[in-house]
Amino acid sequence: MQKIVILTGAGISAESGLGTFRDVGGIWQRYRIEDVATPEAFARDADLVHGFYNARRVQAAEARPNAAHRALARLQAEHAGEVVIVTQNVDGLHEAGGARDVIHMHGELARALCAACGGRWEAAAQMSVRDACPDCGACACRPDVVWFGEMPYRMEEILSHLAGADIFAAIGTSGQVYPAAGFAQEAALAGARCVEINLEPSAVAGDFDEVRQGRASEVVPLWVA
Ligand code: BJW
Repeated sequence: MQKIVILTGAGISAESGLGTFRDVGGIWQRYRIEDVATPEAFARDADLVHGFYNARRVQAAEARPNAAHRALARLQAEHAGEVVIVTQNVDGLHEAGGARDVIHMHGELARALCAACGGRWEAAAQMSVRDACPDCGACACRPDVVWFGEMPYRMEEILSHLAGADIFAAIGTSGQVYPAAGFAQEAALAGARCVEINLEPSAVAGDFDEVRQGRASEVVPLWVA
């Protein structure tokens, strides 16, 4: 039994019509990280941050999974218990493509988090600072996503999967955001063969045994075949 750990980033959803962060015309060219993706930004101007995520929630709801999402779901179904999908994406397209038990290390647009009590629930399509938490009643609701300076979700579990990996693949991620950018090194230490699939070599391409360049929708189905 071979254990395959797959990390995905914004590039896998690009062909579903969702913008990446750091490509030309990407999200971080239109918004400043300090304005919308830090806890300090939310404390300063929650309306602005909710507006940013409300718009992205609408886009994500309209997007459809592409051939790369579907190929990974197929791989997972064909190798029951051997394939772990960890995504940095908050769009829900892996599940829409049929994947199961996806680890959402940067949270999910479809979920809300109460900054007062830590309660989590399904987000309304349009969130607002005036929304009350169903658990404690406080109006401290935020998107359940991981901002800069916050601890990504389920790190212990991810590190344990990486420690047992035979194959590690990173798909559509620029390798510029830690801790995810360090996963190839973790997996390599455990003896895994590391494969990168990306439009261009990422910032950490040197950590991989093999780099396959191209569109995720074309390269991923070939890689899993
Ligand atoms: C295609 C394609 C196609 C396009 N086919 N490919 C130094 C100073 C200060 C801070 C730090 C520091 N070093 C490290 C840090 C910490 C910081 C960090 O990494 N900063 C860097 C910028 C330097 N990290 C954090 O703060 C994280 N927390 C943390 O570290 O906690 C402490 C800790 C300690 C010990 C252990 C563990 C933790 C939290 C990071 C949170 C990131 N949050 C965001 C927003 C999430 C919500 C939202 O979506 O709005 O996550 S930022 C954004 O970047 C988002 C993404 O998930 C993340 C990664 O981006 P991704 O997916 O790689 O997208 P792109 O756009 O960068 O790349 C897309 C790639 O696809 C490109 O390469 C294209 O070529 C390719 N592509 N089309 C194939 N069709």
